[in-house]
Amino acid sequence: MRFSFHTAVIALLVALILPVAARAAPASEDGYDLWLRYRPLDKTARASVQAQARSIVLAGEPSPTTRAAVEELKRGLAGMLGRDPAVAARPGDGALLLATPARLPELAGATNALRGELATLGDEGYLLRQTRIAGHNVTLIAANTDIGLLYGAYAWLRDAATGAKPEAASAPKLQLRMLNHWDNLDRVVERGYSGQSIWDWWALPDIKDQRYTDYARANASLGINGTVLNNVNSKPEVLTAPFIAKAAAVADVLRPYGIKVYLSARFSTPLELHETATADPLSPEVRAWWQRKADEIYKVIPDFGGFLVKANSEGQPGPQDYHRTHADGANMLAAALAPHKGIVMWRAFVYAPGEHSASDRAKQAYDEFKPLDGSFAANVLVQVKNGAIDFQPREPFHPLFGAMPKTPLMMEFQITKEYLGFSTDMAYLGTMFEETLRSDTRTGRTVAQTLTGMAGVANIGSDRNWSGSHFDQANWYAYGRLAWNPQASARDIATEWAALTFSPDVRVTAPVVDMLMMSRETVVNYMTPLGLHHIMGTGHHYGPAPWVDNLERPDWNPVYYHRADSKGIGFDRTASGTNALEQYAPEIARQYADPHTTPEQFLLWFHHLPWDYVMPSGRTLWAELLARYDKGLADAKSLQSRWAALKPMIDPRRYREEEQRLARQVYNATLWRDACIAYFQSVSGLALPPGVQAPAHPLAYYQALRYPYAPGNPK
Ligand code: BDP
Repeated sequence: MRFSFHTAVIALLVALILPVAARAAPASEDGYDLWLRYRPLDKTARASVQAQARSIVLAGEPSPTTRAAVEELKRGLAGMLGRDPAVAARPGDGALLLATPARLPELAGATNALRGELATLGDEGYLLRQTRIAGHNVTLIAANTDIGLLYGAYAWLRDAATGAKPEAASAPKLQLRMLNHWDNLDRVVERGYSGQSIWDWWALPDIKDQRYTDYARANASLGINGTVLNNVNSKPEVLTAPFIAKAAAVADVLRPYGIKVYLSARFSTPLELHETATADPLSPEVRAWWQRKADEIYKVIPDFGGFLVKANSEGQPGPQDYHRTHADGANMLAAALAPHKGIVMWRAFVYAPGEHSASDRAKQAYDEFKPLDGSFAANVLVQVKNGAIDFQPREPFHPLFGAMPKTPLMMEFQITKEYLGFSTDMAYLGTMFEETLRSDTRTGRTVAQTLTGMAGVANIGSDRNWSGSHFDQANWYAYGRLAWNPQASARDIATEWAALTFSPDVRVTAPVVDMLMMSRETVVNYMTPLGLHHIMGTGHHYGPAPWVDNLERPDWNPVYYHRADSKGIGFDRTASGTNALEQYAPEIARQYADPHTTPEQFLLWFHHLPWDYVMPSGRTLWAELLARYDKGLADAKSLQSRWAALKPMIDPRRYREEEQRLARQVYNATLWRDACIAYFQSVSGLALPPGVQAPAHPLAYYQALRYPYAPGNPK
């Protein structure tokens, strides 16, 4: 071929365009690696990381936990630097040194400052420092225990991957940082939207999936230190010998990563297994059974964490079946576990037919638990959902926070998005968790300050990307980071996650963080604006169904929650209504008694107001409601276009997977907006103000929609 000017131009263009194209199209990823991707660093970051980790040095003898730490550092460095790192026996200049005072006497004799700091970090904290030890300049990962070293190793890797300086001293603010799996023994996950349960009970204990180890790595990287393997709607079989052996096999995999195994216990287990004649917690026979059962479990799982219990709620058995209290039930189990140092997490999510269901379901937990403050055994924690109803897109904080000063409390968040569009709609929950944790209980503490532990209902399944959607990985991540430090900022966490998950390039992180930060409010607006709640479809909780009014129990019906009629809308929880407000501290009760001083976001949670009530915007309540639905839809479309703009910067597979979900979210937002407007208009009888688009279909169309086989629905 003759070399012409033409070919030269083409060759030049190819030479110029190819590198751009190569940079513009990162290799496809399936999301399995989560935030532990360890992709090659750019030149500057690479030089800095190389200088910090010429070799990896573990002081002293390896343990299963330090082995995991060293393995993770090796894996991370190999990925980020593109070559296998050296592992050395002694520190030299530029070593990445892992040491506890027990492992390295020099550390005990180190500067006062270092020693002093270590002393404040407890059993799980760590510190990262560039310092001089034993005559060498090293990057030090120091802790008081091996598990602290593992957490420190993950923190160092996080800094390396995001370009942060390795300077930190960190200890968890909460003792218990738990995941709750609502996983059934047949691998169906209640409210799960990311495939089957990762726990393959049938194959266990002989076959231990690699996923269990990767699950442990991901959780340890966040500092999660406990996991409840099975659904709160539990089965007696889980406490039989074969299943205890299966749980023990999982515990063996998780142990080096500092994660204890817990089980959900069904209160009537001994009775249902036909081993006792009753499940009455005060019966000696029953107490002896649970004691024997605890002994049996600890024989095979010596560090078993304890039980999580859902009792006398939604048809589950409990102590009230025998006219005993929640404290009687919890304390009986606590007595069986105490000799082994196990704990009971007793859920305050109680809602049963009867007086409360008829008047105000929101009041039941407080009414039943507040009088029991001070009567629980020392190893019982009461686990309280973030709000008094049920994991809604927005709820005011639960009035039990701040109201039980003598009882250790755990926060229960739902990471899986049962009421926020499953794993198809994008909703970053970091902002929601932060909003609740930072709420001031006006008892001298924020919600975060009332907590001893935190539990998150997991969104993890056997989908290749673990969470169904890549964006939902951010919710697992944010939950874990907030469980470690409930005062952390949702925005900082989002930034860190975006950098680790996609790229530390600010052209990626900035727009991704903007999307994350606006996403939950978007969902609130197109589903339940201004304090509306629980107007989702029966059972599946996915689509809109504000019209449902025919279910057997009053508090199963959306009309119970919004109370819309020709005059107005909203649930009156002030003194003129159910007075649920009096469950809050007097300052809050006073402030929220008046709609004008109630935060707009909770307006219809606490007040029933006329449609022409004038909002701070100057619009009527009716017009404001419509405006919120419109904003929700507009913002869903904005999420879609923001993602489209990121296309050149995101790998094709993950780009496409989220692109499809964001398109579905626009469809879902349109459906919610149109169905709710059609319905509320049918009850208010009001015209749509100019500029507000009429719903695409008549109300009957939306009422006829069905969602057969919706995932995660137990019925
Ligand atoms: C509800 C869920 C239901 C759970 C229940 C609970 O719809 O599947 O069993 O919470 O927390 O929101 O016990």
